[in-house]
Amino acid sequence: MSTTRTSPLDLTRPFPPGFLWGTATASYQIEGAATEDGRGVSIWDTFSRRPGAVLHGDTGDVACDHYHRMNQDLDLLERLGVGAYRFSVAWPRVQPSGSGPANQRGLDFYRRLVDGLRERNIEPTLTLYHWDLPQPLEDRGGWCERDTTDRFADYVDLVARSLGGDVERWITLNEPWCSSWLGYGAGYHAPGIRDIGKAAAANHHLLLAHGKAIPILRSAVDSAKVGITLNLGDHRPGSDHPLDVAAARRVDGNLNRLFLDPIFHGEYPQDMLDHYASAQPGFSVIQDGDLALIAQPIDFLGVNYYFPSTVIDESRATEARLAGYVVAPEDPFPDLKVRSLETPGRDKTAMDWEIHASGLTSLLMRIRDEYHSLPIYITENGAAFDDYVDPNGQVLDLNRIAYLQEHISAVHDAIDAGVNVQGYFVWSLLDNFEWSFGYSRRFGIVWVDFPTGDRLTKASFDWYHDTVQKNSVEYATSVGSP
Ligand code: IFM
Repeated sequence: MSTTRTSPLDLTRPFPPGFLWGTATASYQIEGAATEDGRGVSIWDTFSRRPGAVLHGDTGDVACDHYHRMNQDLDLLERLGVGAYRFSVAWPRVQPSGSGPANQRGLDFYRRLVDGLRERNIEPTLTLYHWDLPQPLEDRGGWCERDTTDRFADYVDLVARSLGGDVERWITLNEPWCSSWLGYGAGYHAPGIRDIGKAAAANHHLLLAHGKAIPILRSAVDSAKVGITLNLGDHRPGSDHPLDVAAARRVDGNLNRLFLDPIFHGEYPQDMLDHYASAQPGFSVIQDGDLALIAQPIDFLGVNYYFPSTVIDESRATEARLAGYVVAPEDPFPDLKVRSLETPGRDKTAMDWEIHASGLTSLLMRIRDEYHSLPIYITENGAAFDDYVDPNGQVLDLNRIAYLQEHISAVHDAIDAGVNVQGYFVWSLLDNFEWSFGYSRRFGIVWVDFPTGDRLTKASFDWYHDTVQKNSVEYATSVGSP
């Protein structure tokens, strides 16, 4: 494998041969057809109807209407030239009440999708759970209940037996941190509960569900490559003051180590178990044998990276403000007693997320050094910006191109440093339903006109097509940002 340049003036950075380029979406964010062909109700159908939960009262009822426009979207993927497409299966489409027999019409939809990808030589990368839990399971306690892990295992079996022959790469869960801590802790996501004890229990049950899915996938699919996708970040202290260092460690514990440690070391981090000791039921739901299931070998890790954070202890917020820093007024998790700090001069996306590509390189190197050398796929990376269709009918999203270029270059840095990164998926193929932000945040490399459902490729689509074709990226121009 050679990643070296061919001449001193050549600014391109070739990726290793066979590097997998892809793009990603998720069921609730794009499919629509919420009540068609026997689909059941998910927690997001319910949550999005709660007044004030989602900006402008948006729901995923229609979304990008991908359910009816699948062929058009498959053609876009073919035009893009990617080798892989990451999508998720909607549990309530396949098993409407979360238990019992499969809904064949739901499975047929994913069969058509997988066949359409195969016909176009695009590898399906299937995520089994991207947040759309069947509502009847939530009514029985959702991820706070151990029983949901067995329901998940049954559902995985249905999907694996139906699609297993044509799907090799399986992702059990997408970002279980969001499902547990945003869904049951901060209440920002469905089911909208604010209870730290429940969030911790959900954290464990989601990982247990991942563990239970592994042997099912391996027995149903001969050549299955099984992994999990985590949203991980590079969380740094705002200063070397011991209180800030400890604050960053707590954030790292909650966001990164509560997932990486059990999966790769077979144990939860002790500082986090101590931190949540009084939260009920919290991690008291752990039973003998659970961690062995969670720590079973997997074939790859999916990493979703968007932004870094700088944190200080909340007791130091006033001092930081007086010193001229912009300090967040509150944190979604008051128990962590932290505040995040803006890095002066750093650009942000429309999500208000700081742009810092080298945080991705550091994160990947840390995973290699502290956890494993398994293949890593960047299963999501991308940015929302305030795109618009200009008078010439084009979307010139140059800021997204710059973001992607910097981050892909950061992935290259990690490969140069010996990290085993084997693929990269842009989030997202299409503008879509961005959870509590509704349709107000556009992440796509394809513009979607939501009133009509029309698609229009953005400049970033062409730029990514070019990158995929060349299997290389140019050195980023703004790597010097603070
Ligand atoms: O849109 C989400 C996706 O569903 C999960 N990862 C982060 C993306 C951007 O917020």
